[in-house]
Amino acid sequence: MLDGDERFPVHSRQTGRRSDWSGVVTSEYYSTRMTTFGEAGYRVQEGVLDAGEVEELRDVVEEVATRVAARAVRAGAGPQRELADGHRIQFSSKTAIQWEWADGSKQIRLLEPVDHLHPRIDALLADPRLTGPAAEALGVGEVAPFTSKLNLKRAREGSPFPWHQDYPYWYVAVGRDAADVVTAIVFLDDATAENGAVRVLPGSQRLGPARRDPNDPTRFLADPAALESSSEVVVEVPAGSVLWFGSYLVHRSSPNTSGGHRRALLPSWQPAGRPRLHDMPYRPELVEELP
Ligand SMILES: O=C(O)CCC(=O)C(=O)O
Repeated sequence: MLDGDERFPVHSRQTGRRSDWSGVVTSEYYSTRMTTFGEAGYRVQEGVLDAGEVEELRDVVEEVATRVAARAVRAGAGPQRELADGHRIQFSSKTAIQWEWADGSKQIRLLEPVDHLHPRIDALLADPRLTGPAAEALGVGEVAPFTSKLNLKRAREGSPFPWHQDYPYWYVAVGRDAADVVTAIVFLDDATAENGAVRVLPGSQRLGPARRDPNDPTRFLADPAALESSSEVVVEVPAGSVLWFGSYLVHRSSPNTSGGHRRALLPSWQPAGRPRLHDMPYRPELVEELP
């Protein structure tokens, strides 16, 4: 029996036919969330988690990665696919596993969702130190989980995340509600330019959906030629720090060329009462409704 579940939406899934943007979403709509986290569009706080919590979460994510990788190679494991950009994805352990880009690599690059795989990760989705800023940014009294990711940027092998907004990836499942999602990146290792720190474009959220890259086979990435990338801020922070941002903020991260891992957990929230991402149908062709 297969244990994969192809309903899980993930970054970089293969998309359908390309068509021109029809302008179905109005600028009035986009304006509602452009001020999430103020002018800059993000918030950084050091020392949210103490050293003991970071140590515990590092052990947890390593245990989860070992368990998921072992299940993925057993007889009857979920199916593996090649994405439009040639990268590998596999559905197993009720998560979408993105394998590292290098041919034949057995390293996990990303898992989504991940909260069902360990109670300590699940607890982050209800941790008031993380949910408080998310609720405040969304202007709601109560938030609910949207999705969760584990990004494992392994030493020397961790591949880059090119310029993108989260909005298109959420839009193809939840439509315009994608504007109301806030993500926290919880850093489990010091983040440096060398090990693949996250890089943000302050203020980019105010422009709404960014033009997508016509040369990107996945159809979801932002067009670097249309970005003011000279204003990029490299978020170099110690382990235990958190970066919060909304789904319109343009961001990326570089490869890990260092000798140490750069691991992070990424819980996401939305206003309470809405369905979780993986309970919604995933319709990648809808990305063509966006610029
Ligand atoms: O973890 C990172 O380096 C960036 C991840 C990212 O941009 C994402 O998952 O959307």
